[in-house]
Amino acid sequence: MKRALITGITGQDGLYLGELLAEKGYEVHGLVRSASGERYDAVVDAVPSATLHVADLTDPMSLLRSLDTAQPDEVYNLGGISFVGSSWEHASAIADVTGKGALNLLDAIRLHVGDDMERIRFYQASSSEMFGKAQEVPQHERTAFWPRSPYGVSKTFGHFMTINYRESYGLYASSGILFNHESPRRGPEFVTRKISRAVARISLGLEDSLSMGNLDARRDWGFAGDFVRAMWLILQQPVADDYIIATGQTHAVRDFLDLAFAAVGIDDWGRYVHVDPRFLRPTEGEQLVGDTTKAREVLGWAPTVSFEELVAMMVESDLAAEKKGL
Ligand code: NAP
Ligand code: G4F
Repeated sequence: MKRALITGITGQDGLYLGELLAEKGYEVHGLVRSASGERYDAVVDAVPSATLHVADLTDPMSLLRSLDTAQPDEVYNLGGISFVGSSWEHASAIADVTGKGALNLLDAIRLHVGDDMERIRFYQASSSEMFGKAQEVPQHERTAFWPRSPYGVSKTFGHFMTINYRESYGLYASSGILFNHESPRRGPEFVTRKISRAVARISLGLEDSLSMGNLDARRDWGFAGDFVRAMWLILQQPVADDYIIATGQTHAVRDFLDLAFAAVGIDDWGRYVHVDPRFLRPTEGEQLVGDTTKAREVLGWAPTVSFEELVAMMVESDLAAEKKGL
């Protein structure tokens, strides 16, 4: 039985990946920052067989202790502060957790495996935010990075550390450069879930307005369940490498609004939605869209959920949750 250790198991991707690996027969271990609370309970519900270890990416000893206890064959580093929008307000904290946290984990792995570098396969959750001011459209694995947010800069550090540990020490260290992926488990601060939740509440008469940022921003949005399958495939390859994971299509925030409101029978959403400068960002990623040729050819990976299906899935889920609460 293979053993996997997931940092960030309480997050959107951690939950889907934990479920996937448990289904595949893995012994799943996860890092949690606290051994109680709603997010802890969500892991227990989704992956009841998982063993959870209290640790923090900013605390190297807690990482080493977890590795020594779990003895994983595969480590998936999904932990980190992941919200771009607030990363300007806590740039230093995001550098510590999302950037240096990856290095702490790589170092803990080195200490844990000693001379036997082949004992562990490492996956780093890299991000399309590293492309920021995109130097090419679409972006592929060799496109130069130009991160436009403290989050993007921190992810770029973690990404290059992953490559550096692969090249310097022969560690099997791979990365997935993932474009936006969403689901009913998405945090409520991210634009897709913010919209699906508000649309559900507006349709039930629980709210009457939605404050938004840049409605013309475009993203390459896919379904998180598809994207965690790619993470697993990446670590099953004979040689460590980096892969773009995306849908290859972009939509504007207003397209998401169109479909989400239409799903509850509202066509003229303009009377509910207001642009609030608080949600505008100092700089934005531009023309972010992934070229997935390598993932398709090498991993045999392709997304299965369309943009339309994703929006419908999220609105339906939020409607059901809001109705339950009534
Ligand atoms: P998420 O839902 O925000 O989950 C983040 C996870 O990181 C949570 O489990 C959180 O735990 C954990 N975490 C936060 N601070 C930590 C710390 N100091 N030490 C250890 N763990 C910590 O993010 P996600 O959407 O699942 O994304 C997973 C990873 O992929 C993240 O690294 C994200 O930056 C990256 N990524 C995401 C996307 C996307 O579109 N979703 C795209 C590209 C890359 P708590 O529950 O304790 O807060
Ligand atoms: O949903 P978002 O906050 O996601 P963002 O910034 O693209 O980051 C997500 O995807 C990255 C992958 O590239 C991950 F690495 C990262 O961890 C995270 O998962 O915003 C999407 C777009 C942005 O252009 C933003 O300006 O939506 C725009 N937007 C417009 N109004 C808004 C809003 N975003 C949020 N969160 N809230 C708004 O009201």
